[in-house]
Order: sequence, then structure tokens, then C-alpha cells
Amino acid sequence: MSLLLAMTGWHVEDWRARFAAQLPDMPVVILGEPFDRRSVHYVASWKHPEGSLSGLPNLAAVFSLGAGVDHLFADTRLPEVPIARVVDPDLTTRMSEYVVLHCLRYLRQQPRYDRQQRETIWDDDRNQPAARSVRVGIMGLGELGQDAARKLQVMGFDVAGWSRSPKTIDGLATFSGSDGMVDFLARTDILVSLLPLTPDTRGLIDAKLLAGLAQGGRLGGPFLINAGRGGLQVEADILAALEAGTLKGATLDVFETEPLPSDSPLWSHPAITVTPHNAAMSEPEAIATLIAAQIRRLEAGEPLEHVVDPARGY
Ligand code: NDP
Ligand code: OXD
Repeated sequence: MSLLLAMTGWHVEDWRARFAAQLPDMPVVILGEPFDRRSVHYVASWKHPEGSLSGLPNLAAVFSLGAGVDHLFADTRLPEVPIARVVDPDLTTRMSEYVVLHCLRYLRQQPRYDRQQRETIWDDDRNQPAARSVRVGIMGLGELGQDAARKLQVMGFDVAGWSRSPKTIDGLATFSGSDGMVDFLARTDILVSLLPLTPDTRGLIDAKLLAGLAQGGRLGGPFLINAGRGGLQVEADILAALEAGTLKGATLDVFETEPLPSDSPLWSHPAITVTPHNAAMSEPEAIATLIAAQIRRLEAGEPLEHVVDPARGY
């Protein structure tokens, strides 16, 4: 019985060492090396090549090495076995740090002061809005969205959230589905996207959505922070909204194409902050520990945790 590591873009040998330390009795094999396909009971994947997981007759589960599973469902030949993802307090905390940091940057007009410093301008503008007067709207109220909402509330922001299914969360204004979208956007000065990429959410952050955001709030116009997935956003529409002045700024951690191509206009746009899809890196050791624990659960006949629903795509 073995664990197959199927990943692209990561140092697979480092992962082999991590899993070997966690699961000393389980051989760890690597896609691309010769191995007995019948021996593979478990797969740990990050962006495995399309179709590479078919023909594993004893496969019992696939583990995403990240919180997102869109990279798995992108494989049209993904085996029909349970799929589990990473839910890790360390990752969640890091994402909330990112969201709070960038909301505070907009609240405290830091991009403007960065520019003033570059231009040696001393403009001690006294128009500093209070956090309570700035409405943050979080799209996606799952593990990450709910934690970010709580931490933004601690900072004093007026926070609301939007999800697929209706939710009641103490102290949080909640909206759901397409019915709740218009009212949610209309009360949003900073839109934070922490949605998964699914067929329903692909291209959601487009011209129509951006046009629905609140104009005339205390920040002088709306801002966008997307740390969900690049496929959620239509980059041409974000640029057009910035050009039109209906969007004041955007912080993007994720992109339609990653790495972001060097000729992308997003890199040099003065109102855009680019981070290289690292809003919430998790400790690799923590991920290996988590997945090893999941394998031990299965081996002990216990149910998997953090299983995703292939029908919903997250
Ligand atoms: P969860 O599955 O816990 O939460 C997803 C949330 O999105 C849920 O509230 C869900 O609604 C909502 N949602 C899904 N589809 C829709 C829809 N069609 N309309 C409205 N709401 C919808 O995921 P996590 O919070 O753990 O992670 C979210 C995403 O963050 C990941 O999928 C990944 O893409 C991204 N991510 C990015 C990282 C980075 O470094 N940039 C790091 C880690 C994750 P409901 O509650 O009703 O089910
Ligand atoms: C993830 C990510 O999904 O890092 O974990 O994007």
C-alpha cells in the first residue's frame, strides 16, 4: 500500500521526505518514477497532470495539498473517490492577516502616502474615516471568510458576508445566492473575495458585479481584494472599472494566468497591488501532518475529514 505524490511546480523530493517522516510504514512513490499502480491507495496532489490519476485500481482517497480543489476538478478524468482538502488553522490565520492588512491599507490610505513619499509631498490630510464607517463585504463565508470577518470586526470594520447557502452568524450581516447579491454589493466599500473557483463562480467578478458596488462611501469609492482564485475575476473588467473611476483600487493575490505574465498591465497599474499567490501559505510540514492524520483515520476505519462535494466543486 503506497502514497503517490502527484504535483507540478513544487519540490517533490522535499514532500517525499516529509511524508516518509510522518508515515514510516508507507512507501511514498512519485509520479514520473516507475511504480506499481495497484499499490497506490492514496494520492496527495497539487496540480497533477490531466488523467495521471486514472488507472489506479485500489485508490481510496485523493488529498489536495492546498485548501482549494479547483486544480483537482480541472482533471476531467479524476477518479471517483473521496477527495479531502486542507483546513488548517495556520493557513486560516495567514489569510486573515492578509485580508486585515489590505483592508487597513485602504482604510488608512497607505497607497496614497506611499505615493506622496515617492514624490516628497507633505499633505497631512485630516480626512481619516473611522473603521466603523467602512463597509467590508466578504464573498465566501467558509473557513477563511468567517475567520477574516471576525478579525475585521475586531478592527472595527462594518462587515457583511455573502455565501451560496443562507447563514446566521452572530453579529454579522449575511446575504446569500443571486437574490442577496445586489443588496450585498450595494453596501460594500471593500469587497473581499474568498470564494472557491467552481463552474458557478468562474468570472463572477466582472463589469456587472463591480458596477453594483457602493459608490460614495467613506473611502470615496469601492476597492477589491481577491485572494480566492484568479478564475473568479475578469481582469479586463477590473482594469476598465479602474479606468472609469468606478473602482478605486484592487489588491490581487491570484490571477487568470499564474505566474502573472510579465507583460500584464496589472503589474504596473498605479491602483493595483499584486502579490504572488501567497496570501496564505501553509507550513508544508503542517500539511503533511494533516494528510498523514487523515490516512491514519482511514486506516483505522474512521471517516475522512474536510471532504469536498464534487457536485458543488468545493
Ligand atoms: P470553504 O469551502 O470553507 O468556503 C467556501 C465559501 O464560498 C462558502 O461560504 C460557500 O458557501 C461559498 N461559495 C461557494 N460557491 C459559492 C457560490 N456559487 N455563491 C456564493 N457563495 C459560494 O473554503 P475556504 O474558505 O477554506 O477557502 C476558500 C478559497 O480560498 C479556496 O477554495 C481557495 O480557492 C482560496 N485559497 C486561496 C489561498 C491563497 O493563498 N490565495 C490559500 C487558501 C485558499 P456555503 O457556505 O453556502 O457553502
Ligand atoms: C490553496 C492555495 O488552495 O494556496 O491552499 O491557494
